[in-house]
Amino acid sequence: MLTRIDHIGIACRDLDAAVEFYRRTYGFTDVHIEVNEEQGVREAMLKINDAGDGGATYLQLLEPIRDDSPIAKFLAKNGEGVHHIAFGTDGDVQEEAEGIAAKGVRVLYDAPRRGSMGSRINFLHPKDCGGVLTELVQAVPKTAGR
Ligand code: MC0
Repeated sequence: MLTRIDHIGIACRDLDAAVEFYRRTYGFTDVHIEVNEEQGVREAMLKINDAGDGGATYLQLLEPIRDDSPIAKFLAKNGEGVHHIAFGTDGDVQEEAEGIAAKGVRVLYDAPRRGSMGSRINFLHPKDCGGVLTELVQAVPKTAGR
């Protein structure tokens, strides 16, 4: 079951400047930064609140590390701004994706890939979701560090 907003993904050109903006403007100071080579991004997860299912809700700031990455392509076309939304599931993300695919929505990966902080992720095609790139996230249980 989808139980929360896991994160909102925001494309930016300068990750450090974006992190500083959210710290200075809103006081979001719980920040985790990592590089995801496969996705072609350096990203920051800014925790907003914990959620009742053991997960949490974040803002995700995404800076491209390659010109051919989805974020670089998005920035070239749209400039900085909201790139995707992500729902958190309390169960297996692949089962969730298959249930959604059965409703006629294209799932982008045959099998889950690695997301922030060791999560398992998949994406739904924006053209099947009202123009919104949508991600599904199975978080690592909190006791394991997320
Ligand atoms: C592209 N489109 C979007 C969009 N990206 N619409 C809404 N939101 C977006 N973010 C639209 C384009 O405007 C275009 O529409 C059409 O989709 C095809 O886009 P394209 O630019 O030609 O690009 P494609 O087809 O090569 O790729 C689009 C696709 C790709 C969504 C399949 O970006 C993708 O595989 N995304 C999933 C992975 C990802 O985004 N990774 C970065 C975040 P028109 O009407 O012009 O034809 S990594 C992440 O988020 C992590 C690590 C995590 O959460 O843990």
